[in-house]
Amino acid sequence: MELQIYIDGKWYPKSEAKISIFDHGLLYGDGVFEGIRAYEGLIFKLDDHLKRLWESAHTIMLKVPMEVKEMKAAIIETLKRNRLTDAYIRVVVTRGVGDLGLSPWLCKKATVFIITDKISLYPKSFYQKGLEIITVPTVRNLPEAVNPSIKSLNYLNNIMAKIEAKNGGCMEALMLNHQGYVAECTGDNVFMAKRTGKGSALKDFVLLTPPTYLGSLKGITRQAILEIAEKIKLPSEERVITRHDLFNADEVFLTGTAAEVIPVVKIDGRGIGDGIPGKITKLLLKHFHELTHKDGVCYTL
Ligand code: PXG
Repeated sequence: MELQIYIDGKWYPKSEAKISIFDHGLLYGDGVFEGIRAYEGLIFKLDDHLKRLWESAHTIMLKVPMEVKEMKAAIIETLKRNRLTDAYIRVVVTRGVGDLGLSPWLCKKATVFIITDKISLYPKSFYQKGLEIITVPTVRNLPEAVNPSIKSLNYLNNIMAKIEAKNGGCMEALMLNHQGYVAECTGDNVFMAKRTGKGSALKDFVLLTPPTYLGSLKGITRQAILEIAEKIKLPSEERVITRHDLFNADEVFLTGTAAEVIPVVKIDGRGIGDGIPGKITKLLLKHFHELTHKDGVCYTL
């Protein structure tokens, strides 16, 4: 059976799921989105994702043309129609169809579509061996220009960075903000762990991630990792981070809905820690896995 896609209250087979070329989401990247995951019939952090979607929409003065509970029902119905228990869920709200011209008021009503599909997981080797990343010349959008906290359909900033990483022979890019501080990667937040004490217990380390006001998305995986750290008594802090700090960290990893927790073992040619995925990264990934299979909005097919 063909994949069923939700568009504005109806479901269409993938080959017939189409939106207008006059949709401002396409013409101007005017819209917002979320990438969510379901694990064995549990939708992970659905409320947090929808809250972020509504907040992104509010900031760009886009009215989501439905209630949160209707959106939840539409997501679950789309999962059911596709008989998916483990899924990637993409929710998109665009400014809608309008005449040519930037003005959002040319669009009468927002377009909503929901794609649910099988997740294409990162290769296992990334988790076993770790990633090599590279700092790219394109700096992260200035919060005073397009705030990276808005999960908008304008991803050119990140796409440029992705291209530059590939040109430099890496899969992922480290993006700095305009002041040269570490911001995030193209679709993931960045963390580092540094030993502070003499021992090797969790209390002898600190987990650091840049504050989001420096220019990153308020990642939901990022938040979950900070909460796990608190629970397992691993000291953690939001702190300004430089490339020098990352180069000299004991461990570095990335977090995101798709990647979950992925170790980084080399940055700009410098090996990180022992050059292999570290124990804190592995421990946090284990706890994160447990959380994704325990917590969430439950549905049955
Ligand atoms: N930074 C950026 C720029 C992102 O786009 C994250 C960090 C991680 O946030 P979450 O909330 O996922 O922990 C993201 C997330 C996709 C896709 O299909 C993109 C994301 C998430 C899921 C799917 O491109 N970006």
